[in-house]
Amino acid sequence: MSEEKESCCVSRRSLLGSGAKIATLTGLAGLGGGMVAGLGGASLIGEARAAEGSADVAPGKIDEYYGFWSGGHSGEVRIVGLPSMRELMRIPVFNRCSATGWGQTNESLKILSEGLTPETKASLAKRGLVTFDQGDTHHPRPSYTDGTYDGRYLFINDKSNTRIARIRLDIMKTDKVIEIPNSHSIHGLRNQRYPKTGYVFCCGEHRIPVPNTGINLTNPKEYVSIYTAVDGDTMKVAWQVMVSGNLDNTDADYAGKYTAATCYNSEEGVTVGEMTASPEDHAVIFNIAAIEAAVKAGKAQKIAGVDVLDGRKAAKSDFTRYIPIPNSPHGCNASPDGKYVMLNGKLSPTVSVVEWAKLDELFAGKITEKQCIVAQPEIGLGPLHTTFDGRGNAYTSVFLDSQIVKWNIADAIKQRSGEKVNPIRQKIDVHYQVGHTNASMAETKEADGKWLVALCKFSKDRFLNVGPLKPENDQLIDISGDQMKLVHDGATFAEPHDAVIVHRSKIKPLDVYKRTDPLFDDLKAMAKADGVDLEADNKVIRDGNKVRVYMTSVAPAFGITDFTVKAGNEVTVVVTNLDNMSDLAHGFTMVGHGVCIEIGPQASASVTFVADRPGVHWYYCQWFCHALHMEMSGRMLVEA
Ligand code: K7E
Ligand code: CUA
Repeated sequence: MSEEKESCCVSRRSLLGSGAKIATLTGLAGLGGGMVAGLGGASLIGEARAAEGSADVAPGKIDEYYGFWSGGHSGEVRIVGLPSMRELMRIPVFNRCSATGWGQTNESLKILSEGLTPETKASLAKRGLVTFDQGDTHHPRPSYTDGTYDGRYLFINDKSNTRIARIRLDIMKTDKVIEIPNSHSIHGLRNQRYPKTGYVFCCGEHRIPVPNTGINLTNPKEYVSIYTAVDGDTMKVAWQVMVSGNLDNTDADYAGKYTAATCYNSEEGVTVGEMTASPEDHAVIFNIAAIEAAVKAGKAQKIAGVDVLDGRKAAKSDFTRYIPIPNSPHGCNASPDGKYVMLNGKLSPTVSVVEWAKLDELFAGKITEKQCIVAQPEIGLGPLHTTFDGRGNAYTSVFLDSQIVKWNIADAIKQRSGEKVNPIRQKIDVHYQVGHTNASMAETKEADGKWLVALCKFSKDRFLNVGPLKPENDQLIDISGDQMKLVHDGATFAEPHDAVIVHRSKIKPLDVYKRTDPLFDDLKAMAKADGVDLEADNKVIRDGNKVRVYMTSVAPAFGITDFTVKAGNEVTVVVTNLDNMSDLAHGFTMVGHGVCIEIGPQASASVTFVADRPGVHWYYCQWFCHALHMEMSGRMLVEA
């Protein structure tokens, strides 16, 4: 069967030859959808890719873009090279990572626990835990300066435990995690673009009583959802605003004045029927300067130590406005020309285009909310998210139709004002049920319109059958020409809601750690108190029931090849990797103790465990580092 398919491909290749014909066929195959056409399409797409070579990155060649992929409910972030769509790295964030010891090293546990609320810490402590070991990530977003990426940070939400995390892009590691108080399930996340990030805006999706301490349990009318601005530099909550409806997605303008957030469930119900009863929901507009002024003027209440303003509909605040949008809007996407924000209909086939410049007049009371909507093109069934090419076109993912729809913004505005123009440029089938879509640099003023990814929720027949749980299908589309071309299928694991594509010139990661990195400050202080020089000494410090083992590592040996403890001792092993060379990571694994950590070149890392099993326990380096890597080991001797 598979041989037959192979030869079929070969004959097609020799038959067609020219790239143009193949591209046409690829488009046709895409139109079919469904199982049979889906299979046919897959092999043709492979041909197109080989023929055009545009998405191919040859061995040894380097991709032009970093893709930062949400890892969905795996709780991590993945780095994907574009256009090759090769997965380059995983960054553990909210998850426990077996390979790197994230969630096990003392350093990561501190990051994962220190930003939790006192209530959460107490609740976890009752279960013998210091943090959660899972998360549900949706929206990875890099930090900005003046409307484009500045390469400092990447922020991401955890919907499941109401947290956000910050990743340092110089080392591609998580450096801060905080829980957002008063809020419930952070979904939408976007960064301030101008003058810089600045604020990280977070949508608390589900409505709860505030404070959520057992009051108003059965009175949903008293529940609220909360919009939070976090200071991205300090990772402290700056302010919060209570809003009406369930906050979904958000985005910021390019002027530092406004943000918008889509809301479903303006009905404020608690069942699907109640939540979708009304044909109209809304987008909330937040006036940043007015919010800051209200906080300054003392108009906020302090709840859990945070300034919380009432921006609900009934409060008629001077810092929020409610723009009516049809039927449960979902995606919220600012265009790279700095002029518009697209509010995607979900249950309505339309995208509502709001012009940022109109909001000054709206807040001044000169125009109505509806007058801020300058276009409302019909896109297809289930528009979820919109991205841009920087040439005046928008690309909207349409979930029910399984398509990406390219449309022209200027024409959509003309159509709204009565001109007979069709803003739709092209519809391309994707496989299948697409959620987010994003194009290269599309969320910056430097949108370059080269590549677009369509993150499809279902892959069905597109890949080898791997059992009842199928991968998602992240498809790559070439948008550089007049017509979109599907060029690659990429299987991914549960479940990248969203991804951003960043030109490689924006990010400058290090090859080796700097010993001056504040990451190592705690270990340096601990070592100093023990009279140990982290970078030179190999010493065992005994402190009552506690034993601290400081060792260096230089391929292929640990600085300590055996140490002795008493059964029941609490052992802290600190390893400092003295190798000063790109790609020379070591590891420390203690057999039979569930311990396995990464120590990057020039890094220090530590892990604490109880040695309660008398006997000989080998530790070894699990990161292949040298021809004598297997020999890089030592013994922990545990006395009865
Ligand atoms: Cu549309 Cu969480 Cu951005 Cu999923 S979200 S698709
Ligand atoms: Cu060090 Cu392997």
